[in-house]
Parts: sequence; C-alpha cells; structure tokens
Amino acid sequence: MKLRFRNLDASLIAFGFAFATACAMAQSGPTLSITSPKMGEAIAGDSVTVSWEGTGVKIVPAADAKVREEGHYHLFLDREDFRSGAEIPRGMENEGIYHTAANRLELKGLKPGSHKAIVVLSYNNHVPWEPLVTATVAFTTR
Ligand SMILES: [Cu+2]
Repeated sequence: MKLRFRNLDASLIAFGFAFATACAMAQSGPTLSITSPKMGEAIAGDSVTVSWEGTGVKIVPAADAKVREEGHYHLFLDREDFRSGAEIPRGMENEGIYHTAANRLELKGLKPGSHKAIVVLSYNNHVPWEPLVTATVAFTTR
C-alpha cells in the first residue's frame, strides 16, 4: 500500500516536471525590442536609424531561408497595416514597408513631425509570426 502511494507521488512529480517544461517552452518564443531611438525622442534632421534586438529566432534573409522558421524583420513606417496570416508586400520601401534581416534600418527623408516605426517579425514567407511579435517606437523629427 505504501509502495503504491510512492508510485503515485512519482507520477505526480513527473507530470509536474512535464507541465513546467511545457510552460517554459510556451514562454520561450521570439522576443523583440527596439533599442533606438527612445520612445518619444526628438531627433534633429531628416534621417533616423531604428535599431532593435531579437531573441529566440534564427534570422535569415528571405531569399536564403530554407525553412519557415528562418525569419526576418519588417519595418512599417507611419503605417500599421499588417495582420496575422497576411503576407507583407515587397517593393514598397517608398510607401514605408521594409524587409530586412538586419537589426537596424536607416530611414531617410523624413518630414518634420511625429513618426511611428513598428518592427514585425515574420516567417521566411513574409507572413507575421504567430502569435504576433512586434515592437513600436514613436519619435519626432525637426
Ligand atoms: Cu519579408
């Protein structure tokens, strides 16, 4: 009888470990944060370099990516028309949508005033990561 209880305890402990491991894995998805400029920063001039840091994902240029999870970044300047499941269009740099495997992007020719940059992690096929992994910064130029 006592042995049976011990086995039950061992099962519960094993289940607990498995559950804790599953939780840890669920929380270890990619992260993304913008390091520069600072939120609300006022910048002199018409060019701004947006820099960010990501973890938990292998970043590969889309043209070289072999698997879906080799992701890359997109930057949306003064627009936020991305959505889950929808491929982010290419060839729209002049309209404020950039694709990059770098951790920074220089934006040039900004009009004076308020701006917002959103970085969006995506799969190799330019579809936003699920669940969404984004980072936003607002700044002004003068
Ligand atoms: Cu892309």
